[in-house]
Amino acid sequence: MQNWLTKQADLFPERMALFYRGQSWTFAELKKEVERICGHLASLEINSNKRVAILPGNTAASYMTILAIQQIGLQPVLLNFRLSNDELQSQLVDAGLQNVLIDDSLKSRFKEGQKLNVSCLFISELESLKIVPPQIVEDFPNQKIASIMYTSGTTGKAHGVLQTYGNHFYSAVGSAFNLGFDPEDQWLCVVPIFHISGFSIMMRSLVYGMGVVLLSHFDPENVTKLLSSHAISLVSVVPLMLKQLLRLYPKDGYQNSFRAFLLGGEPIDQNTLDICLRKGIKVIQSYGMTETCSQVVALNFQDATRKIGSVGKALFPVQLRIADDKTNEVQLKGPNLAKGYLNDDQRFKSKFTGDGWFKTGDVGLIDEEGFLFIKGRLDEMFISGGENIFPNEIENVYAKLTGIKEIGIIGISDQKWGKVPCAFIVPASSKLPDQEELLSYGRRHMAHYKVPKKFIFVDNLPHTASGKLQHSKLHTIYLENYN
Ligand code: S0N
Ligand code: MG
Ligand code: MG
Repeated sequence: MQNWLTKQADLFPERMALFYRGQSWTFAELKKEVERICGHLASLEINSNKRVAILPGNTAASYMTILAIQQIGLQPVLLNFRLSNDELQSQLVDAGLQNVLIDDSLKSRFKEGQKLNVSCLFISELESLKIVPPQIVEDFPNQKIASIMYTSGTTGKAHGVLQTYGNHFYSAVGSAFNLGFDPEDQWLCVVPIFHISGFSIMMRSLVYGMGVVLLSHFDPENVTKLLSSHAISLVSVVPLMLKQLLRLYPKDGYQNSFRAFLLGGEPIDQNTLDICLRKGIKVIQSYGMTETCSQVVALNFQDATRKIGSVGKALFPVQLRIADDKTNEVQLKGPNLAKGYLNDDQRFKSKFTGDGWFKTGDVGLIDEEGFLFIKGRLDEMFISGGENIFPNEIENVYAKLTGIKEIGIIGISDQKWGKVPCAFIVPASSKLPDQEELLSYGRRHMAHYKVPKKFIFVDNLPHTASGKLQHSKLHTIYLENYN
C-alpha cells in the first residue's frame, strides 16, 4: 500500500484532516507539518533503534509526532501517561528503549524529581534540533509494524502488542462497511490516542481521508457544546463518557450531522441504553481490544435499536465463534488480529487455539440471528472507566510490603467508574497496616486507577485445595458482608 498520508494529501489535499483548539489542517498541510517534524526526528539518535517511545497527550503536537515516526519508517511505542514511573520504565526496558518523547501537557507530571530514568525529551524541544532531510517511506506494507501499545495480562506482566498497517487497514475498512463513510464525516477523538480507541481514529482518518476533531481531555460540557455546534458525525466513547453526556443531552439534540456514538471498551448497563433509545440517541455498541486493533464486532444502524444490549456481528471480514467447550469463550479470526507480542512469542501463541482462533478471555453467546452478547470474563480482569485492571498485577505490587501477609483484589461496582479495585488483606502481624500508607504506596508504584478504593482486613483468604486464591469466593464474601 502507498504511504497513506502521502496518498490522502495527493487525493484530497484541501480536505480537513485535523482540527485542534481552533486550528485546522488540510491533508496537504498535515503532510507538510508532519514532514517538518520528520526532519527534527531524523536528527535524533533514535534511528539506530526501529522503535520510538512516546507519551502522547491528545494534542496536535503528539498527533503529528506519532505520524512523523511512522513517516520515517519507525514504530511508535504508545505509552499510557496514567501509569506510574515503575510501570512505564518496565515497558521501556521491555521495548529496549532509552529515550522517550513526552507531550508538553505532561510537564508537571514529569517535573524534576519525578523524571523517568531514561532520557526524556518534551515534544516542543524537538524544534530546537537541527533539521536533517528525512527519508519518507514510500509504502506502508501490510506486514510492517505500525504501532505498539502495551496491555496487561493475567500473568501480571504487560505485553507490547504489535499492530501492523494491515491490521489497521482491515479494521478501518470493516468499520466503514458497517457505519458507512461520507466525505463530510468528522470523527471526534476524545479517547486517548495512546489507546487503540483513539489511535484507530487516527488510522481511519488516513485510510478514508477523513477529518478528526481532537480534544485534549474529556469534559462532558465541552463535548456537548461541540456536538451541538460543530459538524461532527461520529464520537468514540466508553460507557462512563456516554452516561455523563446523556445527563447534558440538549432538548433539541445535537447538530444534524451527528450520526452516532461508537461505544466500546466495556459492557454497558441496559438502563443507559434504554435512556438512549427513548431520547433517540444513536449508539453503536461495539466490541474489540488492543489485540484486534479496535472494534471487530459491532451493531449496525438498522439493528442498533432492535438488538439493544448486543455488541453486534463480526465486521467484514472477521470470523467469530463461541468455543464449543464449557467455557463459552468468544474466539476470533481475521486480518485485524495483531502480529504478536513484543519479545514474547510464547505468550502470544498461548492466546490461540490449536486451529488458529484468538482466545479473548471473554464469555459470550451468539443468538439465533448471529448477534453476540458479552456475558463476562474467564479470568479476574475488570474494567474501570475504560481501563483494564488485572488483580494479579496489583496483588504482586502489594505482596512486596512487609506488613501484608496476603492480599486478594477484586473489582467491585462503582457508580462513577463502573468497577474499582477492592483489597482483602491478611496483615502480617496484629498491627494493621496504615491505610494512608497503603494508599500512598499504591499510588507511588501503580497507575492511580489500580489503587484499591477499599481495604478490608481479614484473618485469612479462601483458597482451593491446591492453594490458589479463590477470587470468586472473595466476591461472595464482599457481597454478603461489606457491600
Ligand atoms: C474516563 C476518563 C476520561 C477519565 O479521565 P479524566 O476525567 O480526564 O481524569 P483525570 O482528570 O486525568 O484524573 C482525575 C482522577 O480520576 C482518576 N482516573 C482517571 N481515569 C480513571 C479510570 N479510568 N478509572 C479510575 N480512575 C481514573 C485519575 O487517576 C485521577 O485521580 P487522582 O487524582 O487520584 O490521580 C479516562 O479514564 C479515559 O479516557 N478513559 C477511557 C480510556 C479508553 O479509551 N479506554 C478504551 C480502551 N479499550 C480499547 O481501546 C479497545 C476498544 C476500542 O477500541 C474502542 C473503545 C471505545 C470506543 C471505540 C473503540 C473502537 O473500537 O474504536
Ligand atoms: Mg480531568
Ligand atoms: Mg509481604
